Amino acid sequence: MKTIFSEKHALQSVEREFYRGGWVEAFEIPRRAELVRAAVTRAGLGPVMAPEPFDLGPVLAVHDAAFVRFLEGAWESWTAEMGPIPAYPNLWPPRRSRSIPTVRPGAELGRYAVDMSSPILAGTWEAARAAVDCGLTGVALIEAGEPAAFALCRPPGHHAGRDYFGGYCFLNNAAIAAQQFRSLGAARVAVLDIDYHHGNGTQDIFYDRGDVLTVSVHGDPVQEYPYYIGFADETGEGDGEGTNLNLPLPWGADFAAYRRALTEGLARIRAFAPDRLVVSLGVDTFAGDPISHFRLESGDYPQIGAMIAALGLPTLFAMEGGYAIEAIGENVVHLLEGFEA
Ligand code: Q9C
Ligand code: ZN
Repeated sequence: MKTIFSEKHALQSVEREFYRGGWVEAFEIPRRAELVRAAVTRAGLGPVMAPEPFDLGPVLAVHDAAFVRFLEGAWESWTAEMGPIPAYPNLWPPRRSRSIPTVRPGAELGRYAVDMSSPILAGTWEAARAAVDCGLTGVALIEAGEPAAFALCRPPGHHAGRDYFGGYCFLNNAAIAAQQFRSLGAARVAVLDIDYHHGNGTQDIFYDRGDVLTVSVHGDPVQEYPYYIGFADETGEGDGEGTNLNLPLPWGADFAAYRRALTEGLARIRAFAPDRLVVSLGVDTFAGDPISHFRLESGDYPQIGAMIAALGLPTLFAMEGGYAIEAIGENVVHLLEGFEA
């Protein structure tokens, strides 16, 4: 299958991140994407191509307009007041506060950010837009007849909601791609999120919609990021009642437990009978992941790919997390090879 990759991902780059009360070597680094690209090439998975540029229409089809305007102008307004330093939030709106715009970039940052993991830098907007374009180019390839495509998105996207960003994510690449499939004529689309972390942003975006099924297998939010969302009893609301499935697993879950949950998720997707599938592909389920707590081995990933392939759906893979630098390329390629086998 084709891989869509933009060099612009490197515009989002920090040396350190705030973790457990201090500044540590960053986990979400440009090298992640470079290693995946190298592994794709080494394995001969298929050509690697640059994305086509898209306008903001598909972004605005899932994200709040004021949020998008904020992200686009955040670096400029922040640096006007603060100088050219990374924009980190250090306060958040209390519950029951109103949404009255302020003239202060720090206050607006806290309005839209949910954590400190996603600083806004000079190139953040451009990098996030390029990641979206990777997904949308993958959608276009599939609509042109490709059975599958791999959008090597970085920064990742699944923690970005309608009007918030965080968890290393700014714009929700997978959700934007899923909506694009809808806009181009698919009646029903499923999003399967196999990143270790719950796809809270994707759930948020489609929670009240019956035309997009969201399924996520992830670390139980009672003990894992994003903590406040991703529980099994969140099933959707309104027209979307019954079209959100969360399959949380405890720390230490091995492949046997994982496979049972994934089997249940895939059965739900099959029953939904979607026209297109988007897979939020994180490999932070790997035993060696430095911030995660599942116990999958590299040899398990081909089977996950094969299980997804058995759905027989045109499938867009969108890269999300995975922080075990030494194994990220191999794990991603194993999964995609298992899908194609
Ligand atoms: N206790 C993705 O995998 N918090 N995002 C890190 C861990 C942020 C992960 C601290 C984790 C976000 C796309
Ligand atoms: Zn993750």
